[in-house]
Amino acid sequence: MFRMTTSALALALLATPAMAETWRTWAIHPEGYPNVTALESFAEDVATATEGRIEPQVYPGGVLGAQPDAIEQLRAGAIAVGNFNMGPMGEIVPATNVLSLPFIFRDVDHMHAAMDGEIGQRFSDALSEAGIVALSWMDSGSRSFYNTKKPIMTPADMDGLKFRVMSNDLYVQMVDSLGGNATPMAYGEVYQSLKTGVIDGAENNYPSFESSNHYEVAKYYSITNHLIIPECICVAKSVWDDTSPEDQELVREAAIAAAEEQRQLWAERSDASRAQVSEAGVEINEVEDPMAFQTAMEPVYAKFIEANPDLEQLIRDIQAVE
Ligand code: GTR
Repeated sequence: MFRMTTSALALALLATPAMAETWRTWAIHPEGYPNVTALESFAEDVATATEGRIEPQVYPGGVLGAQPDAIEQLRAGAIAVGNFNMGPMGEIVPATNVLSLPFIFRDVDHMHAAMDGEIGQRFSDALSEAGIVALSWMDSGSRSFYNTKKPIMTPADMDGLKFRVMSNDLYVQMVDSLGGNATPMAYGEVYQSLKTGVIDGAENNYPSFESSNHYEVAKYYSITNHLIIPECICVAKSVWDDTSPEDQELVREAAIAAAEEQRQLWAERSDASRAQVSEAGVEINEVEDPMAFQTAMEPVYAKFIEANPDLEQLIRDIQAVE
């Protein structure tokens, strides 16, 4: 019988590369969207830096599931990593709901200043308790309402219109408080629902409005800028805990570099998408009195603080960031 000597066995083991681990990587957006391009860079960097020990494989277009479902898969470790929006995250990690309060950030710079500092760390801690490790923060601009019927100038124009919102009760309250009707729905169903008139409108940033083709059907985009929601590159905690500290460091560096790339690509894409939809005949309007939309959110804040008194300080701390 063939028997290896101890030294031959050691040599054979050395020559065998460690098993590459494939990380299923979730993305909702299509190929070419800034977040997906950045995730692809992340995947390449991780594979190179870990010498193939970790190989993230990006599945764009939400093929691994709609976002709320994908978040559950992430917590279960079935999806290893992905680019997630903090909106649908609120159903699982209550603290992240603070990021879904309309007008919580004055503008995108305010959001970055908060998320890149100590406040971002507080959200990371809350996510980590729910089994999710946030590695870096991406941009998603600001969201405004669009619809198939008419320009929205004042909250009264929303009366009687049905808007799709992401899966989070806060958005239902937001639309209700503005006088419209809200329907939570998966992102992937919005195009068809707009087309068939199941809904009259939705809300999103320019790149999503454009890449989802919603602009082909919804010809009125009204600049309310009511939500500025950060997105993360997040890893399943179970997967993270099985990763060596050295590789964790390499993955984190790649995620930070990818978020930087995404922010640059985002700024360009946002302008390009706005130009594209406008050329395609979308009427883009400023609202008459932006403050009217903001004031209408007072009951949403009051109810939220009543239900989450422990989060009031976090709201105040965000508002205080210069
Ligand atoms: C996009 C965001 C997605 C998803 C989508 C939606 O702006 O990047 O993660 O949340 O909006 O409206 O469902």
